[in-house]
Amino acid sequence: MAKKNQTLGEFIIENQASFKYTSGELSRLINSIRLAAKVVNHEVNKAGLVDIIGAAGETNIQGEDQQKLDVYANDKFIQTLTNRNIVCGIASEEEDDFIVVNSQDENHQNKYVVLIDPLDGSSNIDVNVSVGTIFSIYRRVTPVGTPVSKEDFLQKGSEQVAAGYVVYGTSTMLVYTTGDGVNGFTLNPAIGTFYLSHPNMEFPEDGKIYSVNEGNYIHFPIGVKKYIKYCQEEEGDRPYTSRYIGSLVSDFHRNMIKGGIYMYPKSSKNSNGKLRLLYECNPMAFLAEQANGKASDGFNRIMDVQPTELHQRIPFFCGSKNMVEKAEEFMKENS
Ligand code: P6P
Repeated sequence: MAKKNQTLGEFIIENQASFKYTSGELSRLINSIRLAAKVVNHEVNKAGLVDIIGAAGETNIQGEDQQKLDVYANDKFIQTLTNRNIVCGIASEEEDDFIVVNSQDENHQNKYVVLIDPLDGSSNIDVNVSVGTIFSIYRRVTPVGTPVSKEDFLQKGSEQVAAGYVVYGTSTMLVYTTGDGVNGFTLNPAIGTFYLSHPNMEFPEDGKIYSVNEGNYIHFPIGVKKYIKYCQEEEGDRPYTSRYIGSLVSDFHRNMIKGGIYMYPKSSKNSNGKLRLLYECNPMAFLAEQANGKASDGFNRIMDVQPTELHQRIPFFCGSKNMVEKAEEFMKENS
């Protein structure tokens, strides 16, 4: 049971028994994410002060300019996960292919794989807008004792054992689930401790906020256009308010607290949308469902989609259950 002001360390120990794989490895894994989050937070919070912002001069597999903090966050999470000798493999938005963890796990005895978006929304770094880290954790499906393989990463979202995000905002929070609800921990930077500040987080079933990049409006499917117009109509509890930060973690976090829907639909410019299924949509979908919300591609449950590629994209509708279902109605009527 979550008790306010418990530290993250106390919470992990207290709830370890409720996790069906009580080997303690997952607890050590969450602890390693906690450490990496504190290290990255330290750099994100001083990004304007040191020569660590601005493009790193390279691009990732997505063809996006890698910001130095992207590279830094990626290195820190990979280094921490590897050094703690807990995972057998890691996949990252910033890595073309998955990483087989050999250095510490030379006999491939570790059972978990982690998929991360080390710094989501990184285009906001230089303008001092909040960014986040997203992580997704699975148990490997190939035999222990053999090197991890791609199928260990291409699992349906419904197979996740844990997922969460770090939001580096006005305060830094770690929000995660192991399948028993969603809990939010706020970092006290003075002492480097995360405290349970948001126990049992849940999406309100309804909300008044819709988050979408309306600059793409003319490229959206008809169903999305009609849903946006529905949100803007003067009727009942509408018009809604439009809020779009350009940082999935921040928009999701606000909508979970206040109620709302986040959409990144497909468009004539992006035939599968922009967000990646494995390390953005699946972890956020796991959190959404654990928080009484919903996540779909406009038609089907995100966590039922069978992945085929590490970096595949998928349209994403996520948030308050009734709002997602209303958007799905428009999608279905106009498909
Ligand atoms: P656009 C950040 O790059 C991201 O993946 C999400 O965090 C964010 O919601 C979205 O893309 C912003 O994309 O095309 O609206 O700028």
